[in-house]
Amino acid sequence: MSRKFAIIGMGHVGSTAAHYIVANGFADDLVLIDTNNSKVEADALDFQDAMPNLPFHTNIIVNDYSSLIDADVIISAIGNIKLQDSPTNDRFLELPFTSTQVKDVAAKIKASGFNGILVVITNPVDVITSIYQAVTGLPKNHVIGTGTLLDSARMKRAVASALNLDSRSVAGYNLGEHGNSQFTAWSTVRVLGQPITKLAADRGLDLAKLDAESRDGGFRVFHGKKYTSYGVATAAVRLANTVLNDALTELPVSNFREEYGVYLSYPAVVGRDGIVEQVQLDLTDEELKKLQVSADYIKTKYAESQTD
Ligand code: PYR
Repeated sequence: MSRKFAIIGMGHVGSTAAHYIVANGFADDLVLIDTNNSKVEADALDFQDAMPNLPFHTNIIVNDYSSLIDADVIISAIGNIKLQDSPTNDRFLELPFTSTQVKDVAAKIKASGFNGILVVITNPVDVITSIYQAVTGLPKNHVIGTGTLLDSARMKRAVASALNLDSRSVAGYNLGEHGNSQFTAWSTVRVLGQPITKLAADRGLDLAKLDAESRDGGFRVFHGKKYTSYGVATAAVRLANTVLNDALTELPVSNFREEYGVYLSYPAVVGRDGIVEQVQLDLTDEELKKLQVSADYIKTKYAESQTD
């Protein structure tokens, strides 16, 4: 069976994801869609120039919404880098632009007859994921935001660096909005076989500082190079492959939680059918309060996006 991915939005993030997919032979067919036709035609040609030196072949299809009908996974990487580089460090600055674009794209995805899994990177990701689900009419568990899969990686990087370890030796989650109301749920974080809370006391780690480092990590990258790309593209492709391979991996992604009435990041088991099981964490009272604050914030912003 042929494996088919699509990327909508071929800026820095979409292009990075596309290269990761092509260079690793993750798909047989890759549909690239962008409003800048000459740019995406050039990307396709550039990929064809890479093909003779790669051990895999990928068919590249350009700007054809009708070919989404049998795609396994679409990755939405639409964004506006001019809006990202703001001193106010707020992903919601992108909402007026991205919500308008996404409503149009979502209607085209629906018209294509697509019935696979939609992975959303586009910011502000929790609200945009809701908009995609509402406009496409896809089942809620088939529309997934990359959410705090990226922030959890940034938390792992910050904790690992403080302990002089590989970041893959750190387990645990950032929860809530992929934005300023997110937080590290320290009760979920374990390193060296121990809860981080115990290790932090033993080794004098400042958890509040590490929490801020993971939350603000994206802005450090934004201000250095005017966009982020590798971290988020890697998270999105990991999520797409988890779906394609029916891997049933527990990931902190933006998924619709009935008890909060919004898309927000909370670990879920991901497989071929999208979100196949929602995890129930034993959070502390303080963490539960923070999650409620984050959910309320996303809900308010989603409601605002519907009146614009
Ligand atoms: C980030 O890198 O944090 C994004 O939101 C893309």
